[in-house]
Amino acid sequence: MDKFKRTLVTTALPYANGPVHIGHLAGVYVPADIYVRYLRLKGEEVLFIGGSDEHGVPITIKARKEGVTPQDIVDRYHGIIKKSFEELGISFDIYSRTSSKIHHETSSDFFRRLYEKGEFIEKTSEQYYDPEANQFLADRYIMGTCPHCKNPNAYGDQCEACGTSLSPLELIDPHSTISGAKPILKETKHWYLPLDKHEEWLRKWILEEHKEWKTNVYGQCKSWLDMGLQPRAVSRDLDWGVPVPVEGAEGKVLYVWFDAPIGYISNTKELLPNDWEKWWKDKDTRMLHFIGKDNIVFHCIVFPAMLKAEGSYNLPDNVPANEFLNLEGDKISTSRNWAVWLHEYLQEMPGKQDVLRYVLTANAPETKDNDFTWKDFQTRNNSELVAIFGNFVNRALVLTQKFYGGAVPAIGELAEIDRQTIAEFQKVKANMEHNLDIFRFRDALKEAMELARIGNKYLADMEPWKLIKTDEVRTATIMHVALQIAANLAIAFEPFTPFTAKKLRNMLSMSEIKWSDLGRIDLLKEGSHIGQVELLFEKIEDDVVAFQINKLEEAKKKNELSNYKPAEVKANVPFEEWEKTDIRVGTVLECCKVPKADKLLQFRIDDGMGGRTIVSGIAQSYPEPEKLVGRQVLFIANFEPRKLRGIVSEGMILSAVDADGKLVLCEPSREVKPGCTVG
Ligand code: B3M
Ligand code: ZN
Repeated sequence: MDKFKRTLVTTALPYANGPVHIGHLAGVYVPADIYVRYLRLKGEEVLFIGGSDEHGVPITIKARKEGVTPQDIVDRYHGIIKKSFEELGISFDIYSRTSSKIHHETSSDFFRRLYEKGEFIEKTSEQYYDPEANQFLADRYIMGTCPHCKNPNAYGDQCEACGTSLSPLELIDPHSTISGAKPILKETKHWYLPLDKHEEWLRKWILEEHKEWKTNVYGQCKSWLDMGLQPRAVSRDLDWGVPVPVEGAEGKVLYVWFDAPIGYISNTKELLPNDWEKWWKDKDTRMLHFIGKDNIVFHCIVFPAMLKAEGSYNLPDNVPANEFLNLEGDKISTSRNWAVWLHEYLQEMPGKQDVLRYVLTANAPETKDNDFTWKDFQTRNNSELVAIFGNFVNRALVLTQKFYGGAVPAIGELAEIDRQTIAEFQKVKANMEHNLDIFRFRDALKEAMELARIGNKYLADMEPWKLIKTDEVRTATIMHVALQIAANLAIAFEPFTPFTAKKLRNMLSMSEIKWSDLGRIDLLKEGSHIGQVELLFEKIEDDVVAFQINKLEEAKKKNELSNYKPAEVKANVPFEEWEKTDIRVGTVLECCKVPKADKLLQFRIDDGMGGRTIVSGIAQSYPEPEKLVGRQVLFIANFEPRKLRGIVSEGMILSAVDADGKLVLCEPSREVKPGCTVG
């Protein structure tokens, strides 16, 4: 850091085609915010840039589906995303958007400059074109049959059934999702960034000069470089985005991955119209990109190549990308609605921003993919935040109110145990710094928590609530030390749980805090008054967690229903064989559960022939069997009788198996005479 004067921190611009979820937060926004808050506490000059990525094909598809304009879509989600980040305390200096005028100008100028410098190559290729809609088709706008698994609904870029990446040319029977027409191949011209020409300096810059990058980042870059870089198209045939600013490019826009990273520049310009260049061009500014692992190639290879080609910009100093966060053992997915959405969390768990920030940091996917579970969320809240951090602070403050009317007591002579405790907690600062400086936020948080643990243990061992009766002087010293630890916590936790840190600061009447004060034992002056004591955290009960788990299960069910594929049809049966089956209609006379068998119901059926008993395994789908009385059912009348739980079952009742596995009784569409045949 020493050779730099200031730090520019950027975070990946989330696509404004949906809200953000915990995966985005754990991977990018929470760690970036921790880092920025840490630098600010240290008094460093730092700028924190964010914004929405409002271009790209998925946004146009969503708009088309809903019958609105792409602008409507991005207006909606930009609003939701921006507000939810603010509420979570992600402390951007600016959060803007790529549909802004300044961004269109900035990215257009950037392209033109590269164009004029001859940094692109032009190439003509054949691409699918919709002859009815009169437009070229982005890969996602083409559907057809997957050549690998024969799924008839594969997209031009991927088959979601078997997961294979495809090119639209591989699809069998392709059709346009805009008009349904069969696409034709047509020539089109595009501009390409010749990454192959940049390979040599990129190799040196990353593989030799940035060995300190996180191993997951370095490894991915190395494998891209080892495969050899190819020219990449930076324009698309699309009507949503930044128009390509050269003649003969009508109907073409900049590829979303070309304009999006320039969004970092546009947003800096928007915030600091007269001063933005020092953040991008001064050699003593260092730039960090916080991103998820799927964005590594764009931030470590493509964007640096663009910046280098332009010539006047700095390259990133580090790209601390994270791996992915899974949810309850499954990959987070927007389309399957398998996610915890930030805006919903904020609504359903008011005032619990810091709990989420804490859990996502404690469990951050820094070196490998990790799993978020609601049970773990509850445990970390109840046994770490409440039981350690909250409990210690509450004890220290409540006792101060009780013993000293809220005034910080005088410190007397220190005993050996006090010295040991102080020495121990003074180590925390260096340990935290070490981890924060190399983007290891989980370990840094552990250290902060260690401070609370030290405090908790100190009070538990010293038992000032007992000692006050026999030794007031000693008690005062202990309480003084405990209060200093609490004040240290307000500093140590500010980057991680800023709402709680602020609450604690207010309770301790601390006006200003600085990172350099961490470890001091004179943060609170003798005699100064603490304010009203509030709980920092509250226990999360089982029903709160059950509600969230249930919500996820509902989403899963809904998704299974919408993706239902019927089972394979069994081998053909000759008519003579089929004819042997005798299906009849019957009316339910009685129906009850079979004792000690949670799946079975016992029916008494009016079969028009004196009645019969049938046992059927549908109890879980019909929890109130008595309600079935009077309904008509279909049953196989010549099914060989068999004994189930000691009851002779004389037939089999027919039911449909729905996508979620629920059984649904089949009945004639109007009442018929019991005993009627079905065929
Ligand atoms: N919008 C992709 C993503 O959200 C993209 C990031 C742009 S950063 C310049 O994963
Ligand atoms: Zn497939």
